[in-house]
Amino acid sequence: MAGKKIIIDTDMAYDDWLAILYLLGCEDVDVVAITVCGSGEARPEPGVKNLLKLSHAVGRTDIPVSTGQEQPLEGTNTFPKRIRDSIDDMLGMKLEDPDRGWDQRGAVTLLRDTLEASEEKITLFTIGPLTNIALLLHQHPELSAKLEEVFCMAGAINVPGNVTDCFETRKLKNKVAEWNCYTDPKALGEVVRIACERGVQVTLFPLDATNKAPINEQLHLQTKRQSHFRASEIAAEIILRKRQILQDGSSSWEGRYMWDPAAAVALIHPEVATFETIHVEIDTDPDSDSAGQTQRADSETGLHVRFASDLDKETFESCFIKGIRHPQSATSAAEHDGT
Ligand SMILES: [Ca+2]
Repeated sequence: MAGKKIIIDTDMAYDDWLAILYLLGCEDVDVVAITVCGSGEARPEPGVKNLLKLSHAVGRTDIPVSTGQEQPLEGTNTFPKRIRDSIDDMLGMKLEDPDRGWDQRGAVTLLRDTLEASEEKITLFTIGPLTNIALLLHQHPELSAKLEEVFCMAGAINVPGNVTDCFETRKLKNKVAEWNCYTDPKALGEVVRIACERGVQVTLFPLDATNKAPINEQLHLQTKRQSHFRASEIAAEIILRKRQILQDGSSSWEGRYMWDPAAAVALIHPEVATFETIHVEIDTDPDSDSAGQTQRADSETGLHVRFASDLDKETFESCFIKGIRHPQSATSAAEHDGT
């Protein structure tokens, strides 16, 4: 398969599933490995089992997958148990069990071996905490030379964080961090530092941009309308189930965003977002009240990164909807209706 080579590192939450469905269907993308970050929403083993089911459902059993450790590099900042249980259970979705297992080398070794074996540079696309990637770059900083870019759904630059959006975490003082950064702030800091030192471009796709991509009825209807494509059928079910399983029993998508799909679409179609280059400072202390904060810094103290400051909602949604019409997951009906 030709195209941009990428590795996805994911914490296998519902928006990760949507982002993965999208990327697995992109014609000009070659996903060479997917690793699960076990310190995020999904726990390591359920996360990788769900990944196997998801990739099997859209006919992509060719991609090696593995899973990493549950502990962040430092600290004990974790997602609430209720959220992790529900994500591990795939929001109650029943997908067929695949007839393959995950790569027993573990996430960090799979990342290392994939990069070492590649003749071309690879983009690391991360949509979870950075634990696996920090371990990789600590152990093998020389592999930075194999990286085209590190593109992370992470951060909140000019907007508030989202850690206190769950009712279990409402009383936390941290109003500034985004979840992926809060969960393993040390890992985020290390990845950005090592990548910058080695001249690898780091792109943060923060809440500044993803706040423009709320889940909405239109997305549900559009995915459902094209559910003769398996990827779209699954996406419609994910979006619907997310509305049904709510902490407060209400039925709405309020506060729910296409965080990782927005980052995935912008990785492939950068024109959907506005990017700026800044110096950023990261609070890497997991016990601080601003753990995981990513704030603009002066050039003396900060690390040089690109970040997405805005997103064009309509163009993003249109790219996403088009992207989850996987040719390989089409039913015979879809093949005949010209979509
Ligand atoms: Ca994620």
